[in-house]
Amino acid sequence: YQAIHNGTGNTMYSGTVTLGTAQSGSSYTLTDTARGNHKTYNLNRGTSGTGTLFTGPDDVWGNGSASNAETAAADAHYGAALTWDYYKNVQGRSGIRGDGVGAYSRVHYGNNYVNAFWSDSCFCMTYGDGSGNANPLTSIDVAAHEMTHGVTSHTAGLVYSGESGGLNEATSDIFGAAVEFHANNASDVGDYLIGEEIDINGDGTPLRYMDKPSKDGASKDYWYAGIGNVDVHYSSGPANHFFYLLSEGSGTKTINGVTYDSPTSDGLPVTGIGREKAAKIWFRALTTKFTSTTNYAGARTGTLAAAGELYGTDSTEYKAVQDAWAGINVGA
Ligand code: ASN
Ligand code: ZN
Ligand code: CA
Repeated sequence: YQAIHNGTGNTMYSGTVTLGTAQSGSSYTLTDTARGNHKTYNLNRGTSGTGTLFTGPDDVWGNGSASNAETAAADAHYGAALTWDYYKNVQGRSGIRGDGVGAYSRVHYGNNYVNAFWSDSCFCMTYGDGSGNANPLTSIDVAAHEMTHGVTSHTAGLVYSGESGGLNEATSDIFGAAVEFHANNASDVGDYLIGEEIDINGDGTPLRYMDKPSKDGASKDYWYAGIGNVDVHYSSGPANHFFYLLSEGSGTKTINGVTYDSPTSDGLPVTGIGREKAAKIWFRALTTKFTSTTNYAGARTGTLAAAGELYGTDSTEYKAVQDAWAGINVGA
């Protein structure tokens, strides 16, 4: 038995937060007993194995600086908790497999490693420390993105290549944004940008933009025949764009200080239904309609079926799903 504790995390990106920890003897560990015993481990620049479970004497983790080894751990542990809470409280799913069992996180993977990833084989998330080991890839949206790869793997199982691969990537960006908005953290406010906290380009720009994906210089804004031949992180663009249009509508809009300008392929306007309803539709489609080979046309059919079940086929929500797909060049 390990007693439940609430530790304090001094994170890199999310300010001072509460972390689920456990007491064992006179020390504490990053073990979230309220969330499937999700644990966070230190790889200490190694690239294999589990590493060592973060353990400390005072239940205070990190100091807000990347040079303190506990700081990235605090961010990763917090991101996992927010993602767990989002799926449980908003989508009614208990853990990645829906069985109440937590995964685990590994931080400080490799040296200057500029990526993060989910692995089905370890049922775990792994985070590099970024360029110069100065920008760990542990922001809320990245954590939720990686954890969502686990959810996708255990639900639709979208194959990670071709159009299904783009939809797999988009699903991770969609819930990355949804978790970040739902968290309502004052230091890392919700947006339709992915990776805006981790300075992956070295100039402060985000990794991806959902309102107009081509702003990253590589992602596609609209579906076209042959989009399945581009990298899944770029063929995700139209589905991310669909989610933005369905949530917020086309045109210009400022949310939490960020101004978006979302175009449509047909020039027709889309009226948004709000991100909560849009995310419910995508989650229902992911878990009850999509299969491993679902493509863009199938995603349209699946989300329309989900919207019909949730809101009715005569609803404004159903109509908005039709309009948002038309807006990214996926038609009937
Ligand atoms: N961070 C990347 C992703 O989640 C890792 C990868 O390319 N699989 O998509
Ligand atoms: Zn991904
Ligand atoms: Ca973000």
